[in-house]
Amino acid sequence: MKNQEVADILYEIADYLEIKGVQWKPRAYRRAAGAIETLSDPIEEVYHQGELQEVSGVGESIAEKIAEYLQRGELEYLNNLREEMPQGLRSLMAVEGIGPKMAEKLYQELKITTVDELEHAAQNHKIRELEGFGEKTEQNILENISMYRESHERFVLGYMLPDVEEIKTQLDELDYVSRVEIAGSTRRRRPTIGDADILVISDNSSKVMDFFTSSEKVARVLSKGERKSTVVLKNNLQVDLLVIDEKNFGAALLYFTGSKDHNIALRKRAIDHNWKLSEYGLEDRESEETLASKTEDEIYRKLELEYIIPELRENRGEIKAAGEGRLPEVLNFEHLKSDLHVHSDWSEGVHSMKEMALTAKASGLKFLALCDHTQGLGIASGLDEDDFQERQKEIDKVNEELEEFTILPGAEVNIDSDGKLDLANDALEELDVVVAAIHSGLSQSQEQITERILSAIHNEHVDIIGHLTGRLLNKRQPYELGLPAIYSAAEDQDVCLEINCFPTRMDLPDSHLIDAKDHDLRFSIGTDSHSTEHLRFIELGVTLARRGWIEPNRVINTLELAELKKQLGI
Ligand code: DGT
Ligand code: CA
Ligand code: CA
Repeated sequence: MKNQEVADILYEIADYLEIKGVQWKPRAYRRAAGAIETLSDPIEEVYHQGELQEVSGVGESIAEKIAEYLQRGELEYLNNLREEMPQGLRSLMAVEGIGPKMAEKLYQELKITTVDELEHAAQNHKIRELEGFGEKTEQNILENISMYRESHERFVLGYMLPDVEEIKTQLDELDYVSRVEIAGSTRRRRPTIGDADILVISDNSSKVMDFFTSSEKVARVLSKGERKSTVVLKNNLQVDLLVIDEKNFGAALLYFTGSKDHNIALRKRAIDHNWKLSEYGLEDRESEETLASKTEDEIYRKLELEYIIPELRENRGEIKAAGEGRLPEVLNFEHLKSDLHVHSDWSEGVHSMKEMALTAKASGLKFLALCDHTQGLGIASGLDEDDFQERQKEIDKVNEELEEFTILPGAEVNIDSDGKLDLANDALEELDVVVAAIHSGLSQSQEQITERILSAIHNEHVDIIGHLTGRLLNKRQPYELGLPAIYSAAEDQDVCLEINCFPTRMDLPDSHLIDAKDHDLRFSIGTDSHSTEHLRFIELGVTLARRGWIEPNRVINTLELAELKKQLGI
């Protein structure tokens, strides 16, 4: 699948056009790139079927460029842009807060073209001397550079999963492979992954290695051995593949799933029994007899533990809980009836509400909360009060047409810098699901941002606080917030906190979910989908809830319509 590769070249074009000051086009390229990045079908297939222009955001001109790239492996238009631009300017823009204008200025005035040069200039206080830049900007640049450095070693899980799962499927189909499991942080569904780890059982290890290292997804082979190989995929993700003996597959799977801290704690528990736990099995230290090795379940059982799902294996109390039979009840996708945060083409989304509904229905859900953006955000195409009334007519009509599926009218309203919502109360009153979230005024103090959220919680029409911490993986840290006050207020007002599972958000983070667990809070899972392709991210919401120890009875998506309405005060 070349989706990420194609998306990357479109993003690159967008950046160059933006530096050149071209209007509109950068946005069109980014929109197309975003759609391709999250497409579940391989873009090559879409191209061969002559359906490139069916992909949302892909018009004639972009389709031609994709076709040229897929045919020739390069694109003349992009090559020309690359020649025009100083190398490196683009990597500057990967630092949060550095937009094209700033990049251009840094280049013109200080001849800065790399992140290293930028850091050097900031440390030597050269940035604050530029017109329009100050001491604060300089400080921010330094902070954002360290964020950039950290993040460029990790990948967003939701964007990597399709490739890793496709490799698994291809291996599964080989007749000399009897079992394939994804291990590591990918199996634990950590929102970002350093690399992917795959384990297989095979009676022909060298053939497996030949197959794996010559996959069309592979850009470079870092090492190729009899039992282990490491490659870098075209999307830059590194993947380790290990061949394991069937008799100790469970022990190896346990070991390579990690986390490292979970493994260490398990090993301690083994030592207390005078046993030894390794990637080969659990054995008695004296007799060297193997006590368990074939399945993970056996090993946990022998250690007098309940089976611990991968999402919980972070050494955050799960071993103690498993020993006492107190592990949280596991949330499954089958528990969910709804996705409670999606957009349609009424605002920023690319598909109609009916298309969104039909895709959600096909996945097994029964209702969707249509939370289009309001106007106050300043983003194009937000809805005002009249628009919401117009939209309601379409909702009524589509609900008539759909069988056994319901679209709930909702909105994602902005909490402005003073804590006010950007839609009048009488309009909010008409909506079933009101998600309130912060999208602007992010540089305020912790107290100010906390106050804004508290005032939204106290608005009687607000049902859910969306993406509370505002983090953007690899881009923006969570804001500092007065969390205890927010949790208490949400509990008192019966306002839910969102588990936003758009891949780059994954907000609330799992550590926050764990902290919130002792409050009597309800959570709402929302994909924040802007296209039908995004709806599959609901699985990430399930795994995020699991990582946060959230049980099904705390998640309002498990409710049937009548109970959900009660929860929402309808
Ligand atoms: P990542 O790749 O940074 O997102 O995180 P992981 O957890 O996938 O880590 P990785 O790929 O380095 O190793 C895979 C698993 O192998 C890890 O979760 C636990 C196990 N492992 C690796 N190195 C060690 C080690 O030094 N000690 C122990 N106990 N386990 C290790
Ligand atoms: Ca890994
Ligand atoms: Ca690894």
